[in-house]
Formats: sequence, structure tokens, C-alpha cells
Amino acid sequence: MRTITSWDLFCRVVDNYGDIGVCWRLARQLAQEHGHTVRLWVDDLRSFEKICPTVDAKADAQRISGVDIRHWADDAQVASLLAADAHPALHDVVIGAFACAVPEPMLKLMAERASQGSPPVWINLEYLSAEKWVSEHHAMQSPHLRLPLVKHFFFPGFARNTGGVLRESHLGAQRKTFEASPAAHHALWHRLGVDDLMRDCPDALRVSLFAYANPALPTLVAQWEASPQPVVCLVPEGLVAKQVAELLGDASGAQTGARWTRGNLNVAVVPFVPQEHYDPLLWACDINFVRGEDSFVRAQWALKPFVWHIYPQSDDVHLTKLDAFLTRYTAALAEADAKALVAFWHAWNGAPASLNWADFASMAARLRARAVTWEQSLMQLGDLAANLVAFCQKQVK
Ligand code: TRH
Repeated sequence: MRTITSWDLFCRVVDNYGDIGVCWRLARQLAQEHGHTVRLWVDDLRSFEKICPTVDAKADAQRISGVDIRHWADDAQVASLLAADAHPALHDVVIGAFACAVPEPMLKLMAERASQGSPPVWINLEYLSAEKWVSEHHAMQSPHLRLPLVKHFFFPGFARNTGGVLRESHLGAQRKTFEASPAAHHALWHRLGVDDLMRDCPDALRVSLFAYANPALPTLVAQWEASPQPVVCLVPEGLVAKQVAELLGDASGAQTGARWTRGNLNVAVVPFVPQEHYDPLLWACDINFVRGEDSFVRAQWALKPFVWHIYPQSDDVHLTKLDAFLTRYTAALAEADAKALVAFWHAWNGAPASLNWADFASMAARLRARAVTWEQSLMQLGDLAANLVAFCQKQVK
């Protein structure tokens, strides 16, 4: 029996930071927790640099946090980097993340290895979805049309018979240590440049706001302004910070350090931090607005009430995905809370519903309790990296 110890992971950045965010997290976990050799191929090193500032966006080959990083410009570059990496040219597992096509030079190597009787395990790592069909499609196989290779579909998910979601083994302990440490909180606020705001508004509800530009934002801002409890809203630089700046000041103020006060609302634009510094922001806030895939999962591990801005797709396909998650998440809530949560998430995602912050905020304690039971149920699925290792190992038995 071969033991799986090495990985090639291909990542095409379609948009924003979630594609590379998920791949980087997975690559580090395989390297650091499993002690495996990982080569991560990324087509857009600039996006990568944004979540990991030690990345050199001009380097074709580099090593960070125990992961070998290669710039995936085109087939020719993959071929030449593979030749330069001659030892070993190919690893035990080859992953096309978010269903991206593995480049031809790699497929050729894989086919050669297959003809020698030991093909690498080929994985199509899919998008995360709570939809029911995911369990039925997880682990399905598809033979290549020309080459003697079989692709395995690996679906992240929230149900049994899916790959689960990413969670580092020390995450819970790190969160608890952070929560118990006023010094860690101070250090976080200092890093974000908001220590004065946190000192001056000790009773405010702290909200982190990471989203796409959102037509519901003006309504939310108006409700925060009029909210009986003061709200401090921390907005990372980016799309929504720009929209907030347009709404409250001017677009040129969307940079770190910009501040606005309206009624009972204080808004601060904070830096877009390296990926491993994003969790503490979620842990320290009372309510988190998140988006896409990776921040959505991190908010679940933060055990705080959260609001998901799902990545918009054509024909409103994303609303079906949104509802699939809501169905699972609200199943353990009282009917009135479930309704209020669904309404708020719908309104935030442009589905017909009205946005009611007061209703949402009034459920905070019950949503915190739900976050804990949800975490327990997710942990029973195992974490995605470990599930993936076990799955690939099974394929080479
Ligand atoms: O950036 P996203 O919208 O990413 C994606 C992509 O758009 C992708 O094409 C799509 O398929 C996918 O969503 C569903 O949202 P996401 O997934 O939350 O990724 C953001 C990453 O950025 C995540 O790894 C957390 C990280 N991050 C930081 O590192 N620092 C920060 O300050 C913030 C706010 C986020």
C-alpha cells in the first residue's frame, strides 16, 4: 500500500479572495498538521499577496509556511517549473480546486504515472454547498475521456457523506485563549487602529462588516443610526468600505483610518489583514457579516451571530444555496427566530423581505447558543483536510 504524503493543488482565482483563501488554508493544514509535502499552483499571486503579504507576487517559485508555491501562468510555465522541480515531478494527489481544469503538462505526467501502474489520486475539489444533492454526488468518479485517469469529486458540505469544512485542529483552543485575554483584544484593536474607538464606546455592539457591495446597506446603516444600543461597525478596506464611504462621506474615504459617526453609529474602515489575523476580528466582534465561502465558514467557528452575503450567481442560483443552508441552520431555532433570521438574510441578499435590525439584534443570545450546537454538529463531520487525506488514502489501498 502506498501512503499519501504529497500534494499538487491547483488554484485559479476567479474573483476576490475566496478561491485562494480556501486553497491556502488547505495547503497549510496539509503541510503543518499532516506533515505532507504540498505544492500550491496559483495563477494570480497578487490576490494571494493580499491575504498573505509575505507572498512575492513576482516570484515563480517560493516557499512559505512549509508550502511550495508556484506561479501557474500557463501550460508552458507549468511544464518548465515541473522540470525544475524534478525531485519529485509529481505528487501522490493532484487537486483541481473549485473544479478548475488541471493543466495539460500535469495531466500528461499523471497519465505516464498511470501507465506505470501508480496513478496519482485526482481530485476535483468543489464549491461548498448545503444543498441535499451534495451528499449524493460526493466521492463520485469520472474517467478521463482520453487518458487512463479517473477524477474523484470531493464536495465540502454540512452533512454526513460530504467532505465537511476546513477547521484547523488548534482553532478552538486559539479562540478560547483569545477570548480570555484582554491583552489580545487590546493588541487586535491596536493593530486595526481602533483602540480609541473601542475605549470611547465600551457599551457599543461591535459589528464586523465584510460583504459585496449591497443594495440593502443604506437601510441597514439607517437602522444602526437610530438603534437604541450604539453600534461600532468595523469595515475592512474593499468593496463594501467603498460603498459605505459613498453613503456616509465620499468614495475617497474608503481607506483604512476613515471614520464616520451618524446618530448611534460609529463606522471605521480597518485594514484588510493577513488571513490568520482575520479570525480574531470575528472572535472579538458581537455580530459578523461575512461573504463568499471562507469567511462564511470562519464566522461559524467564531460562535457569534453572523449574516452571510452569498456570492451572487446568475439566475439567482445562489438563493437556492442560501436557503439550503438556512434550512439546516434554523432547524434547531424556535419558529419566530427562524423566521426573523431567514427574513434578515433574505433581505441582505436581495430576496424579497424587509431588513429588520432590531429583530435580528434581539435574537443575539439565542443565536450564540445556536452557534454552539451548530459547531458541535459540524465537528462530527471531521475537518475537510483530514477527510480528504483519508479519502485519498482509501483510493490507493
Ligand atoms: O473574497 P470572497 O468573496 O471570495 C470568493 C470568491 O469571490 C470566489 O470567486 C467565490 O467562488 C467564492 O467567494 C465563493 O469571500 P471569502 O470566500 O470569504 O474569501 C475571503 C478571504 O479573505 C478569506 O480567506 C478571508 C480573507 N480575509 C483576509 O485574509 N483578511 C481580511 O481582512 C478579510 C476581511 C478577509
